[in-house]
Amino acid sequence: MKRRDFVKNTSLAGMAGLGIPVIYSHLLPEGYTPLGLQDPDPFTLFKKDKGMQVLNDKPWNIEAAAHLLDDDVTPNRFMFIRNNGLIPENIDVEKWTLTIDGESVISPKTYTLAELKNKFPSYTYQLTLECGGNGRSEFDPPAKGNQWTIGAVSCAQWTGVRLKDVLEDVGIKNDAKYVGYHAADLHLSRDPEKEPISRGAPMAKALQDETLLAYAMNGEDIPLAHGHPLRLVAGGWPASVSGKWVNRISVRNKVHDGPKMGGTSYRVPCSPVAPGEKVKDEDMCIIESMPVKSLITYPKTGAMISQNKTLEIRGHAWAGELNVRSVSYSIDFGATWQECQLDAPPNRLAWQRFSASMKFPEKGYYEIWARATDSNGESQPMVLPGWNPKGYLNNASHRIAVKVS
Ligand SMILES: Nc1nc2c(c(=O)[nH]1)N[C@H]1C(S)=C(S)[C@@H](COP(=O)(O)O)O[C@H]1N2
Ligand SMILES: [Mo]
Repeated sequence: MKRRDFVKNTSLAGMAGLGIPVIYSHLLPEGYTPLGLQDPDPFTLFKKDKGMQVLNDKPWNIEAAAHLLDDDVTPNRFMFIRNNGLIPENIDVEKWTLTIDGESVISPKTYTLAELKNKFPSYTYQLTLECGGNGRSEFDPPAKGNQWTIGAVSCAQWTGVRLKDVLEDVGIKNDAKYVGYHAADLHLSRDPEKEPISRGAPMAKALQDETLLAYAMNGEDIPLAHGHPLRLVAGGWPASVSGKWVNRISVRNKVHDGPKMGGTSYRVPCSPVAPGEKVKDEDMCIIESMPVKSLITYPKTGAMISQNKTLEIRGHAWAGELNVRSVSYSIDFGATWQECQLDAPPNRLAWQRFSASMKFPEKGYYEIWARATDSNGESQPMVLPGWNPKGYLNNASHRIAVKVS
């Protein structure tokens, strides 16, 4: 930009952004943005609660804490953000299109958002989205990547059209094996030829009733950071399958091979390995359904409780493609377990509410441990589950501390 234009722009931007002109804008060194015009903090920018933890700002990665996830339906302000690249800028909703292509479509087809909304019935489901790397921070030897603790999970309500209805309208060949998404976010290098991430799912998952091309979240437009204006949502699988800002879906005649489909990305050793062990590429398997897990969302860890009162705890449990069969809690470090109350999910692939009331025998420090069991009878481990190179699938029991006085 020529300096004269830059000065003019800064002055104009000042009028627009600050409501007052930037005096001396002609003296501002080139490339400098006045502080008052810089992006607001991430909490303001993404409308997130101040209790959220920012793990990275390039790209943005922000997680919740257990007690912030107490709502039945996760509101935007408590929803974790996981970005692999840069959030698309200047989205024009009117011009947004979705193209369905790939080796296994009869012929490619492109829809505008209005066409998608008018042509296909809309459905609303509450869907659990958990990052495959949630819990990564616990692994030893440590795994590279965002050091998620427990807050990279959400269960919002998603509204959109069924991917299967759209695929049926396009017409797919018998050899269709996988769908892969392509999206509008930018690679960190800003090289438009590179995609930050392009993952997907086998046809069986793509064709499930609950697999949506969503245009709304919790009854409103999807927030920009979560995939506005169109997002693939595949509940119960690593949330990396749920492509944000989706503008193309390729129906593949083989396992999709986009960035982050191979190597150690979203893949774990097909059978257990010793911590730190090298694993051959052919011995790595793509993560599909997420394992059974639970979170105590009330009280907040560290709570002070009075001994003569009953404590009511509550939380959520989920089990990927499966239902949760039961949740138990222990106040004696796992020596004995009591059954919690467990609600049915509002729909398949949504987390389930659990609750329990308890009394403590005497004053002192306690931990409350929760452990969920899925409909196949598999329970959460008390200790770290199988080590893997990228620290995925940590579904160890959640513990909170309470002081009884
Ligand atoms: N286009 C695009 N889609 C994406 C990602 C991304 O970086 N780009 N990140 C994925 C990963 S790894 C996760 S865990 C979820 C996070 O969804 P959220 O930010 O809405 O919570 O989005 C997935 N979809
Ligand atoms: Mo993720």
